[in-house]
Amino acid sequence: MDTQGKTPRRILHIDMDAFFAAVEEQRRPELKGKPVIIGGGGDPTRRGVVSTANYEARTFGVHSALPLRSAYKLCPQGIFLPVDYETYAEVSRRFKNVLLTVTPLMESGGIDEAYLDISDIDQTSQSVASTIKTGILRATGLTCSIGIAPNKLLAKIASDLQKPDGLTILTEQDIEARLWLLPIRKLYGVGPKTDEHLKAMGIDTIGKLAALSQEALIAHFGSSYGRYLFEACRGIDESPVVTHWEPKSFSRETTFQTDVKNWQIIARTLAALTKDVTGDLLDRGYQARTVTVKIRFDDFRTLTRACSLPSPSDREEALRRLAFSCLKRVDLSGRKVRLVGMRAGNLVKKDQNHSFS
Ligand code: TTP
Ligand code: MG
Repeated sequence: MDTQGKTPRRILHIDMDAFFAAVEEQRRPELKGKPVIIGGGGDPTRRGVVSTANYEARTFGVHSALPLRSAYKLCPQGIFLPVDYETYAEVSRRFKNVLLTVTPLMESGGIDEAYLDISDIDQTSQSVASTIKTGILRATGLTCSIGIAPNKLLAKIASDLQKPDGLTILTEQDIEARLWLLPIRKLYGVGPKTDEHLKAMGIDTIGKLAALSQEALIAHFGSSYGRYLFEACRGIDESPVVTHWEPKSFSRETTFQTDVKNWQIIARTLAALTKDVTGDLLDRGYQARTVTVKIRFDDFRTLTRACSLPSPSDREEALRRLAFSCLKRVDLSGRKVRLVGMRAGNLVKKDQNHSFS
């Protein structure tokens, strides 16, 4: 029981280790033990940033968001690979399905992370964590790190404390001894700007942040973010695990092996993507009102064009016509295209369609 007489919640945060790189190593075991860097089209002489690097590459100073060219300078012997988002999304679904066998109270935090509320499960946290680790390893061949705490904020911090393959439990009693020693960037919601602002004030740890009054934080960061920071550095977070199953959109994209100028090839690819997306809509019983086409040029500049139907549809022909209207609004003249994407959004469940008429 905590001080308010409530039983503390038990929240797990699960984060896959070096996710994109681990998926690549899993399907190409010859990469194991070598520095692997995933980003852009996988060519370090071209524009693009690092999506992730495996732990070997990280020892060279390579990290997410670093320009690929800088990564190449730091680690010329690295193996550079393109981002294969579809495969990672597929592995992500498999890992989340394992979590759903433990409890339906699962909130996806992104492609490689999720929260679970296991407060009502009649097993120790360690035992649930070990079931999850075994299940994920069996389903994907990959390892993850798990944080367990009374809330989402602390669980996410905990999962990052002992990577890879870690299991870290943080309780309210650990806040002073463990949370307050950490750099402020470890606090969810503290980005580079706040980091800089706080460092200029001489604040570089979560503990030092906790020494500031709520009034001072509000004066510097405004009332809502100031209040958030005041609570977060004390490990306070009441936000629930939100399970939302309703998809917002269905999408597919293709990166060409070599960049394409030919309109026919682009149009044919878009038609094939529309067919796949329509299949997803039909499988899941949704209709879409808006289609968005994404075109990425060879210099990585990316643009999107969207068109909407007067009423939602799951008919391939109607959606393809809409996708082509979007494509016509893109100035392709002589430019090379490296990626085409198609998204169907503004979704309605088929049986609720009547409410849209
Ligand atoms: P992270 O969980 O932040 O990183 P990671 O899984 O690669 O490594 P760690 O073991 O430290 O958790 O992000 C998950 C995936 O999201 C990552 O594999 C690639 C992608 N990603 C980007 O594409 N760009 C980014 O800037 C970051 C941070 C991640
Ligand atoms: Mg991760």
